[in-house]
Amino acid sequence: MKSEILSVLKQGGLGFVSGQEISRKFGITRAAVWKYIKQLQNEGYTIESTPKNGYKLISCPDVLTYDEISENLKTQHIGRKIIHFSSIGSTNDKAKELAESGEPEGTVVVSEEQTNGKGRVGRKWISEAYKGILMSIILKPNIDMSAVTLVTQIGCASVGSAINKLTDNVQVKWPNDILINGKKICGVLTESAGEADKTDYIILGIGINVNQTESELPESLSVTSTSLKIEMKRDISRQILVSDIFNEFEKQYQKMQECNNADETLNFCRMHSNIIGKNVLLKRNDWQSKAKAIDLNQQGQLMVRYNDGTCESISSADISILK
Ligand code: BT5
Repeated sequence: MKSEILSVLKQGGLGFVSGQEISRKFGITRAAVWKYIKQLQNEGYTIESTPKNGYKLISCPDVLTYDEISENLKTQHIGRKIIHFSSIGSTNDKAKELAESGEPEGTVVVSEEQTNGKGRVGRKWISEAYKGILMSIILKPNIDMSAVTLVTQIGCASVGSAINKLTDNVQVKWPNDILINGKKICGVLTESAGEADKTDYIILGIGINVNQTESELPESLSVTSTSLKIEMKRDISRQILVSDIFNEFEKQYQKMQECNNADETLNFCRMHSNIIGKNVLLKRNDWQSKAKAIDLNQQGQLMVRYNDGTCESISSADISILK
């Protein structure tokens, strides 16, 4: 009911909507309308209220709730249910817990802050509260586990395409980073469970630096990371960016699932790759090797040629570009 009342106030634009009109529309008492208005005010909505004119929405909080994201959302499933937290350890951990207890595909866990944000192999993802996007999409695809690498690429391509609408110089650093002007703006963390021939669930975690200023990014990352605000010198709507990512993601994910076609994803990742055609150093645990990055294959793996001439397609590695 609260969401419905908010939506009536939003449709009212800059005008007042009378309490009587709202109570009649939803068949609730005026006292009940007042209770919901109070709840909205407690959530950060500024609503002017006068006994004579009713209620007028003055401003909305900068939060990533469904009510604030849905206006621009064109999806059927992805992001149609958002579980929103002000603060949480890790959205990936919460999404995993929910996926295991039956939460369906498409639900997204979003938090304004993470106290234990995770990167790959035990690394950390750090973000100032209310400045970035920290979210995890629950997926339950009807595919085998080998497609997890491709799902990570769909995550990168959908974030990359949404950011590409705002600014140039977007690059995808296989397997899981988005860069602007050579600096990291987004990291994707895909975690999955299942058996070789059947995926139980995939959690696609996405962290994006949006409205952080230079001083709000960790000092230790100041040389390697950036935010959209730093690059574009203005505040960016986190709500529109999130809905654009969901719109892009669902389109590409459906093509992969229903038509076995990942061309759009792979072409975006190839076209914007900062490593294809370059000599790179690959590292994984205590193994490392020099190679040339050749291309992405249809599974989203990176095809590399080692210095001894042998070729391999790999699913993960830490990569640095060699001069
Ligand atoms: C990643 O790992 O880049 C994946 C990051 C995924 C974060 C999201 S947030 C929502 C969801 N819930 C989670 O708990 N995680 C996901 P990796 O490639 O291992 O890179 C990690 C490295 O990126 C760190 O060791 C730092 O060097 C760097 N880093 C950490 N925070 C950063 C930031 N805010 N901006 C840029 N770089 C950062």
